[in-house]
Amino acid sequence: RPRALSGIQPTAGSFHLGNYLGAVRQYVALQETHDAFYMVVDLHAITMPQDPAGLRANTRLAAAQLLAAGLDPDRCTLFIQSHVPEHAQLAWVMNCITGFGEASRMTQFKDKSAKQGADRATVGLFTYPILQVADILLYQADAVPVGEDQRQHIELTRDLAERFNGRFGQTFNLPAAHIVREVAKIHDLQDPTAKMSKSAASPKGLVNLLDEPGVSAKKFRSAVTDTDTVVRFDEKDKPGVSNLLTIHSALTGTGIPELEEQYAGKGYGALKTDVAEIFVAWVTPFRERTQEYLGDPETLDAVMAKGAEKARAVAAETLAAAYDRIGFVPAK
Ligand code: AQP
Repeated sequence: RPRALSGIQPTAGSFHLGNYLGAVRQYVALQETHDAFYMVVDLHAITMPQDPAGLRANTRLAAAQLLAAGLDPDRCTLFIQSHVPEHAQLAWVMNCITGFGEASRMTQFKDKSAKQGADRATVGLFTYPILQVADILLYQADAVPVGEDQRQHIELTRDLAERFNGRFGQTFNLPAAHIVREVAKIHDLQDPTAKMSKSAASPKGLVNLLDEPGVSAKKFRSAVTDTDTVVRFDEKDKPGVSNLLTIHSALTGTGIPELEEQYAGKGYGALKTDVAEIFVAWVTPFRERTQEYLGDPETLDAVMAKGAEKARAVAAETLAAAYDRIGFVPAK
């Protein structure tokens, strides 16, 4: 089976709809076809300031949401990144073959550090993509399910893998981003040209899966559209309507052309109300399942511990090969 690897940050507590449709849903699909490794990336989380108790709670909450979304520990390997020390170890090696200018070109760092103020951004935030490179290469991943915003980091992963292989001999598999075009970028409901993001300026356009469903329904009903009235998919001229159609289609499985027909002559109000209802119907059992997993922290921790053991077996082998190629004396 080909390998898949991906990770999600525990920083915000609740996943948002963009995380789910762009990434987590693909994790669930790929566990059927791939030898899949998924992790809660707590090492990545600390590139931004975290409250220790909050980080611990949110890490378990992220694991519970992954299980609630449909990840099955019997069909994939689910773990917490910091439980596998090889991630930090290989990241150091990869840091040492990355150019400073190359790392400086990562747009996510530029965006995030600009928001924080350049002097406050940490070196960890700067090297975040290189830790991600290590995450992927350790598992010799073929497919990396992510949203569009991660494409550049996967390109960097391929570049660094090729560089290492070229200098030291074949060690790493070259991965490819697994990006599902239709849902690769879910947009903010209030600012439909922007990505839905946990760090949006206003929470009004952000749909958190664990919020009270009524709160999210209201956000859908007051989603920004345009002054026209025709329900038509047109990302350039009708980004708000197109985003609602994308979400509708993703949650119901109905094709966009069919939806356009269905809403002919109906106007935007009907579309917004329907998407709100469809979302609430989907998210209600998701929230319940999340609470069930959270209610049994011992089982949750045991699942993560078993996952870490499986992950370490693979990661340790890759790290040992990389250390050997680089010229480190083996530890006896
Ligand atoms: N709006 C989105 N549409 C599609 N996919 C998305 N992803 C994030 N936002 C969207 C994908 O979700 C996965 C997990 O991402 P993360 O844990 O790195 O979270 P993030 O990218 O930091 O999430 P945010 O909300 O976008 O955070 P900020 O505001 O900090 O940048 C990834 O595969 C990502 O592509």
